[in-house]
Amino acid sequence: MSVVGVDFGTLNTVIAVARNRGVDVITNEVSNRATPSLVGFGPKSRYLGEPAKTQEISNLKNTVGSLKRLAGRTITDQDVQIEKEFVSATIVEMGNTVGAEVTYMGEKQKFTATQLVAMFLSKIKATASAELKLPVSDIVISVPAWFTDVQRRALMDAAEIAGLKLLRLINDTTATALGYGIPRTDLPTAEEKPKRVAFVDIGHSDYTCSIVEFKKGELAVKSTAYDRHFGGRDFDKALIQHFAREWKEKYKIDINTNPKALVRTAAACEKMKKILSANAQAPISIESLMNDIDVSGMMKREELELLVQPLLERATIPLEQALLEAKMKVEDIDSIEMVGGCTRVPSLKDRISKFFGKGLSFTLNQDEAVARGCAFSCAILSPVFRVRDFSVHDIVNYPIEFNWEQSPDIPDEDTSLTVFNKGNVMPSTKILTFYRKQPFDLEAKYAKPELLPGKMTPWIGRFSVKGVKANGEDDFMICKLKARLNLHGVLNVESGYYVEDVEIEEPIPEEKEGEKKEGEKKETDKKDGEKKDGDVSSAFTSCQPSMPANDVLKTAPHTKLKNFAKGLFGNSKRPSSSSETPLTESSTQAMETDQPNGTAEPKPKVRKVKKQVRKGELPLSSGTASMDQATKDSMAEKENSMFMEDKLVADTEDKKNELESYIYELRGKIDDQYSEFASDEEKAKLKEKLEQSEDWLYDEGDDATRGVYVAKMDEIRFVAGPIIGRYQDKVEEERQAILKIEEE
Ligand code: ATP
Ligand code: K
Ligand code: MG
Repeated sequence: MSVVGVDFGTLNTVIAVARNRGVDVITNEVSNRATPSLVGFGPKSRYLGEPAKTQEISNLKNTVGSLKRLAGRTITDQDVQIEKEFVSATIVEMGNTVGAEVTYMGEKQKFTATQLVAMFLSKIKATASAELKLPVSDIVISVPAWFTDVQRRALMDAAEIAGLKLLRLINDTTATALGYGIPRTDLPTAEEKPKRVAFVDIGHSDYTCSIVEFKKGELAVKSTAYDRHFGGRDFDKALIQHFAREWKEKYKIDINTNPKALVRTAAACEKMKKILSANAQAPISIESLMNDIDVSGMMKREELELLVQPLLERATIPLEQALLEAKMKVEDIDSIEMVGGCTRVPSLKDRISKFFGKGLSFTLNQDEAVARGCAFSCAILSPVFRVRDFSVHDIVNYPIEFNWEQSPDIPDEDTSLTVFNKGNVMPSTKILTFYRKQPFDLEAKYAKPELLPGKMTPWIGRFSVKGVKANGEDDFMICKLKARLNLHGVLNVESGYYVEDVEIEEPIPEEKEGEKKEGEKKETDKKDGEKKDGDVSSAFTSCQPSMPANDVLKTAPHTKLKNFAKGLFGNSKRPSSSSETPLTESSTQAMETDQPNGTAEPKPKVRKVKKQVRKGELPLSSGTASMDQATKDSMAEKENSMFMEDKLVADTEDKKNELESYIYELRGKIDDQYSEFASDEEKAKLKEKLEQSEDWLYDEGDDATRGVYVAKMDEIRFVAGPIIGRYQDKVEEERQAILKIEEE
């Protein structure tokens, strides 16, 4: 079994795997450490990742990017309108979500964004599997912290369609923080002041800042703030529009009217932007961009900064907000860790550094930190590795409320309650208590729709509680519902049960216990024991007390490394980490109506208290934004058959190439190495066969099946075989002769 972490970026996707030595980023089929987050469609197969990028310019209409920013969205969303600028394929409405219309296998076809993400994830799965030489299933994928329930469920569905077992959707900066914290040996103890780190991730499309507190074996996200439309692509866009204007005047061409020219300019501008991060000025030149015109230009770094002035002015807003929400000042931050490709831009670094009044840290690999963090998270959750405790406490970014119809029997009952507040710990479970005599429904939604990204629906789910009836004569049934904001950041009502008040006697403790209990009851938030969630991980540090483990991994002598590695990730199984301990009555109540402790009367030594005893289950049915199982299954089947088709097309192409090279090879050798082993007649026959085959290959054989190429190859082998055989016999004879001489 393998342990894989994936940073699913807008532009690039990075895959990291946990092995016994630690976490490594793996390379794809063309040895790149990042794979373009693109899917393309062709007449015979799909192009996923690298091939989609290679084909992009000649296949714009059938190439889709911004995958993660489309998933879970609706066509009327203003964020989708923005995304359209960056996606060359046609975005279409598909039911209650968006998709792309492309020409695939010679036909116009539509795929939902969820399906497109699934296609890309299948490719990521195949890449990881090829590198690990193992089937890949368990995976942790990163998402922006601002993703809502609908977006998260779309990604979860996509992972399932791709045949992956998603152990966790983790927020980008939380993954980064985990990767930062696990190897560290210098974290404060529980009694000491925590280490406070600001993680700043500026990628291709968005900007996130999380403030995280670290203690030994634990991290707690204190706040996360973001700008959803701030990243490298906004710099590119400023450059593109600048040169579009310049070239309109200088060359009388309008690249905005020519998609191909626009995309080529975009690629050149991205390159220019990167050069400007390290140099005072940079050139741009593109041959035959439009109407056979070669274009060129220059730009100074200061000019670029002027072009992106409005963007730069927003550069510290997420930082201010993150501090505000964490209730901290700049002085409270011990270090500022920068990740994401766009944090290489000098003007951004300057502004961020100035804001904090101190230097920035680049401790982590900017391009790989998120993926590494995901792999650590996967190692923690997977039964493959045994890892030592490291708890991850993330936070709720959007408050969630429940609404229900008033019970006819309780006229003054509230009908809504905010159950998860912004800043609450996530994952988190809360028990809701209802007094009812009939089955009832409740609905969950985001309490502040204005906080949501774009035009996202605030609706999360509808839950029907069944099996509710009057208790005894005409008493209320005390219904308890377990609402959980889980590891993925999605909300479910996971179970329901009913309880009865039972009076029992209990000894009275020495102190004023009653008061204390009253205080406790007010707290509606139950922090999950992290062990339950499996947020338990290793510290690399136990084996090497003085250095971050990753450095140790690179430099330790081989033997030492092996021992050390054993300490990191033992290969032994451990009890399943994600299992849940059922909640007991010590869970706090989210509703005010529950008063189990208020009636105890003090007596010497013992007192009577009402305790709630679980009496039975309440069946639930839920409707959420997740795809229904039947649709998911049929999409998974379709994905699998497209994947097999791609594989067949690739295999066929391989066989064709093999045939072509075989022809060339034989043609070269027949008058050379093989010359003395063939009669003139044999030579003539083989040459004729080769010529025939080549003609065939460039004519009707251009588009044959795999089997036909294999058969053609066999036909040539039939003619060439005896000649090659004689040649090989001779080679073997000579080898034996040499061996004999050596023995003597
Ligand atoms: P997101 O996090 O927004 O979903 P992503 O994770 O795919 O996107 P990254 O890989 O972190 O994004 O960053 C890619 C961006 O960083 C691109 O816009 C790229 O041009 C930019 N970038 C990379 N190197 C440099 C550099 N040296 N100077 C300026 N920008 C750079
Ligand atoms: K990335
Ligand atoms: Mg990113």
